[in-house]
Amino acid sequence: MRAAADPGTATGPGAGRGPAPSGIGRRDLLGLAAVTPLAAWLGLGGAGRATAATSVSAPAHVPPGPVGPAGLGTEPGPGIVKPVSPAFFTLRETNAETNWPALRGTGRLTPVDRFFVRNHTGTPRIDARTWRLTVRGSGLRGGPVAFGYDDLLAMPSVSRAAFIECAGNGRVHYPNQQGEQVRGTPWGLGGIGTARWRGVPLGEVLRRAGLSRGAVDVMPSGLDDAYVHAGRSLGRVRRPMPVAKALDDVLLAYEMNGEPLPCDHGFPVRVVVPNWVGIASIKWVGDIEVSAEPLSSPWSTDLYRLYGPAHPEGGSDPLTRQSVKSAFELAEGATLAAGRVHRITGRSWSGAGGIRRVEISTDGGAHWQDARLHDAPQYGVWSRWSTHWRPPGPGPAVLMARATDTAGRTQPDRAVFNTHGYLFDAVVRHAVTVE
Ligand SMILES: Nc1nc2c(c(=O)[nH]1)N[C@H]1C(S)=C(S)[C@@H](COP(=O)(O)O)O[C@H]1N2
Ligand SMILES: [Mo]
Repeated sequence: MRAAADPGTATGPGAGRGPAPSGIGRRDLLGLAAVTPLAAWLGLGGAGRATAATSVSAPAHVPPGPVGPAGLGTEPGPGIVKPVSPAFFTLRETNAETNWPALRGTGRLTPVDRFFVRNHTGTPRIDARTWRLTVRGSGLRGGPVAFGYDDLLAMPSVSRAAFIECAGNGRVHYPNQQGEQVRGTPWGLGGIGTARWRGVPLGEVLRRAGLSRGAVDVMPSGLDDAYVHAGRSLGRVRRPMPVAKALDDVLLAYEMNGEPLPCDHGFPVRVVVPNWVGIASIKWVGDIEVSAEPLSSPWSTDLYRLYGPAHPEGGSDPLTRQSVKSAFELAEGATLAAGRVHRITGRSWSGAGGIRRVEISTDGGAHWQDARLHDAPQYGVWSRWSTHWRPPGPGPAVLMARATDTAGRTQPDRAVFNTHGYLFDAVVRHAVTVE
């Protein structure tokens, strides 16, 4: 194995400010910026695992979460390092779903303290000083190449906003709204967050590692524990993507909203695959296989495909882009005062384009009117919107929001059933009570 990759000429201080190496497109050049100093990021403790019972002292770079007396739900959830206050999150096994009311008043980017966490096992504590990213496989011209944390920091970086959304986001609405039983974590609509990510284009790392013309698939793996499902180990979380996608807009991100990546979101480095199902964005990446033959993993075969009567025998192709969705920044079953004007807010997003229109119904779908959009359509990023509503009188009411993206996709009345409950996209009926 070759030693750590020669990062070429971009090794000195300030190398990130130098001219971009060939192969970085104009769009990427717009995002080129100085890399952030590294010193403050190091000094993490050695390997260890966060558990529900032990108190984990967060490394200094983790933004402080809500602080409260012990025992009031501010302790880390199962395998999650950051505080998961019940005001911000609903815990679902190893995962923390964001509560939509907690997003009201936040900007287009989701603060880390309320960004959802989806962990197959638990957040590993990784020491950036000893961390290595190994790139290997038959799709390279030579043998394996290793990159250290500071090798990546010294490379030209790009920054972009992108949402990460679990493929199962909204799953609970298959049974609740459509009467269909599906398998998997019963996420409401809080399995999504939007952040600004900074990192190195995956394509740049692959080129430096000696990507060959014959490469077809690229598979990053996480350093978290192997995932055991129904008594069977599926190995480490990993999922292939076509080399064309890897060379397009995928990042190896080391920064989230201007801070070093928090432990729970993949420290020291994660993959960010904009617009695709969240499983593509492998956290705690330690290994990338580049292959001249197609690759597969349980996350591209049994899981993350559509199965069911409306889908091909043997399942759809592996899932890629996310569906169109909308959510109100309002608790399910919220109570609103009658006869007063309420400002109702929410967000819509799509994996196929920016959001160009959002329609709202406050009477269960009988009448619709356009919401006011607060953000310009931006591919890969959600848009905020608002409307005003004066509930006529006491009683139950159903709020609905229906988004249309710049690719022309509009949320349907009903999502197409699939056994795993992925890619829910129907307009959600949000029940409230007027008093
Ligand atoms: N190594 C690793 N990467 C992972 C996962 C995981 O459990 N292990 N979960 C995936 C899934 S299913 C989702 S939806 C996103 C969630 O990212 P977040 O926890 O930063 O919100 O990470 C993905 N990357
Ligand atoms: Mo996910």
